[in-house]
Amino acid sequence: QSVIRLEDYKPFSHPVSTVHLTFHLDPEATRVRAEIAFGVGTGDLRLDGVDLDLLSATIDGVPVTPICDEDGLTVAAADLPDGPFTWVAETRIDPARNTTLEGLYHRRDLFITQCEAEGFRRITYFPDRPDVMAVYTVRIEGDMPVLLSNGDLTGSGPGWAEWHDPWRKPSYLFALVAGDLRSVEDSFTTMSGRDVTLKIWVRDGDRGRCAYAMDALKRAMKWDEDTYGLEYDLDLFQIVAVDDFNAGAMENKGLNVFNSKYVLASPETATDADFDGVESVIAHEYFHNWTGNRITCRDWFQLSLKEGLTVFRDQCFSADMRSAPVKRIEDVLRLRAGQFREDAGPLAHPVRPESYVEINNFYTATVYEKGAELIRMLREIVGQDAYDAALKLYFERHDGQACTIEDWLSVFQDATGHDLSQFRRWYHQAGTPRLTVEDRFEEGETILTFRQTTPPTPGQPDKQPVPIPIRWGLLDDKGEVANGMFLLSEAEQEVRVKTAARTVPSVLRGFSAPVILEQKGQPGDAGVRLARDTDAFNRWEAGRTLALDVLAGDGDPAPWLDGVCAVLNDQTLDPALRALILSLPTQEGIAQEIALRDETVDPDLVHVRHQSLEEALTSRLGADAMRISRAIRPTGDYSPDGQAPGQRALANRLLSLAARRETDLAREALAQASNMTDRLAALAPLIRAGQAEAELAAFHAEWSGTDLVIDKWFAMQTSLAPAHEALDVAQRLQNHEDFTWTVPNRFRALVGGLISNTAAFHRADGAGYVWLADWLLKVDKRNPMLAARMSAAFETWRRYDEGRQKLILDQLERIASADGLSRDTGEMVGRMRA
Ligand code: HT7
Ligand code: ZN
Repeated sequence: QSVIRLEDYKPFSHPVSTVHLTFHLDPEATRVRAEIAFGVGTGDLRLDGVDLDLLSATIDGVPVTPICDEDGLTVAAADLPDGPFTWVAETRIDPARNTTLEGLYHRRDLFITQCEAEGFRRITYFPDRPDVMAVYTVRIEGDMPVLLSNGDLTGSGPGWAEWHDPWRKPSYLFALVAGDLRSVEDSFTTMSGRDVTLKIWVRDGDRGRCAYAMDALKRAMKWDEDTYGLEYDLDLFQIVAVDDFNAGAMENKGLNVFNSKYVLASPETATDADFDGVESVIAHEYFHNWTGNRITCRDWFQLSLKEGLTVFRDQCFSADMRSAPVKRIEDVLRLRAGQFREDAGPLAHPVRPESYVEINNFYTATVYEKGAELIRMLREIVGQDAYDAALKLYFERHDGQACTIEDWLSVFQDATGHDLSQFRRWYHQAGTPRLTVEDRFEEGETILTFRQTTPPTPGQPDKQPVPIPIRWGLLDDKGEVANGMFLLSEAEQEVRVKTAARTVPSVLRGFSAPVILEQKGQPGDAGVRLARDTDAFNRWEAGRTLALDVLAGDGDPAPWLDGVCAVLNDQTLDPALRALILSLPTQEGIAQEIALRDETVDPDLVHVRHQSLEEALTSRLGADAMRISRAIRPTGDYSPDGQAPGQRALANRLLSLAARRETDLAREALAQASNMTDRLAALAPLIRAGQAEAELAAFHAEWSGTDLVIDKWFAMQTSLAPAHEALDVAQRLQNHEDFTWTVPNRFRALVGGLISNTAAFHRADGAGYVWLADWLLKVDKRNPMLAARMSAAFETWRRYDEGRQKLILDQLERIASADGLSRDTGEMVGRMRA
């Protein structure tokens, strides 16, 4: 497998100014004419191209015969004119047989493109790299009512349309969608008074489920103007929802393509979490217009330049739209579940990787979520005003360019005067730093001693200290006596604060840095923080610490039970926060904690402990659970905004506890449920108890044909079925007539659901591992990106006992030695086995 290295970066040999594309669409034989204006360059002309049939090629009108290979073609320098020249090539492609969902593909009568990261080379020969930017003009010919591409529509007639995008862009932002689609339209007046037409394109019948996405888009456009002074730069912004998509969405210039999961939402079909997902993904893709499109990446090693920053921006947007502390807790849950897990295993890599085999394997939690944490830390370190000044300078200095993370840090340094040389380590060094804090009280001072270390990760045995912004507070029995921000830059440093007596430290408030905190305090400190910390994040964190003492060790459950019950009855607290505090860490979270303590993870024991603590809480609450659940459940029309989702979350958490004892309570709740959030919450205890047969059948009958809801039907069964039955359930469901493994959403629902059912996937006999490996081998032949991403389920193999380790390694070896394994899955499996 050939390795691409950051250190080998060289600018492209020939500049490109304009690209004219003409598509004659046909499912099996689309012809693409590409006319590319190259400027003066040096050396051979090397163009990327994969699975293309080259019909003709000319340079300045003269036929040429390039040397073609599997990855592209070369025209020798000797055959190139000295000055600028025009390359014209005609290629034929087969969108119907393109099952990779990259490039141009044809599914269910729709032509769809996905060009990030390297899909454009499956459409025509081109220098398919983000630092080659050009102005595109596109003509589409095809017998379909809707023919879309980037930018503005410059002409159309029956069977054809022409588009022009005035903004220079890299090939990965090119898009084309064609088929029988319907639109929902609206408009937005920008801060300078320009009217932008907004269109969301969906299949006939789905227009009634676009209102929330449209509203989120307008809120995101306004927020970017108000918060960053960034205005949209075309007269048209379009979104297309498609059912066959490998990722969440794609920020193509002026023509975003979305997985329909992140567009279509109605109270009957989508949960509160789905509505949140729509809001944040719509915002994320829109925000890319500036952070990604106007300023893009020089090469794919710089991916976090656009993704980390854009995730940070969408997190701030969602925090402004709803409860900021609750949003922060949700973001940290996601970071720990995905990124801390990645950092702790064989797939650990820096936010800016130094090499890759297949770039699709680096669209990771580290690049996205840890990347966002780095931006958040920068803001913490320099302060909001300096952050604003740095972003202003970033857009002024680099608009229209393809940049690096060095460029980004230089801007920050120049705008704020902060020396960020040590901060660079956060981008280069993989692994999650461990932060310990010890406190002592001496002669009228509370002294906090902070220490940091980062464990070795693959290829990086020695780690240097990183700058860690630590927000802290000190609590006494009346409340908070002091607070501040400390930047830990060495391996060990102290903070001294004058206090009258010992206080309880509350550190890393708001999770001010992506580190693992070990707090060496006194028994009872976590209980104090849970009861009265002024920082909502650390109240929740204290509850989690107490729960993990029971779940990952053999701590006493009483402090957790006492603390969370007091929180539950605190009417002054946001119900959403109460719901989070009342929730246990997931079994994955418990396993991570056990591994952190250098102990072997027993998934069955984790499951048992999890169940017993749930049971203990159920006993403690008794009749209060249903009493409070009924009292707090919102009545009236469903709204995904305001207090209602938090009230539903708390009501449903309490229902899940109460229904452990009396499943009839769940049946009653199901009968009364008038939205998908409440329906799923009521179904879950029945599925867990193995008593949902009739209810699942009724659900299926009601929603048959509504793909996103049927995805839920599959996912809830494999993820919630009792551990000893879940694999049988999955094997039965994979023969269901609605199970189409070739559709990524459906595959992820069933297979991803089973993987998330930890005790089921990690069955001691290894049947879960064999089952997943069988699936990966099958999917890999069709859709390598999907198989490679799913293979990360095996990344935690070192956590388990020798028996399970061997069973997983056997499957990794079986996959590695399969004939014709893709580069994507080959790289993942190779890294996991190393
Ligand atoms: N920038 C987009 C990444 C993406 C993607 C990457 C690989 C394969 C398919 C893909 N679809 C979208 C999405 C984003 O981060 O906004
Ligand atoms: Zn993104």
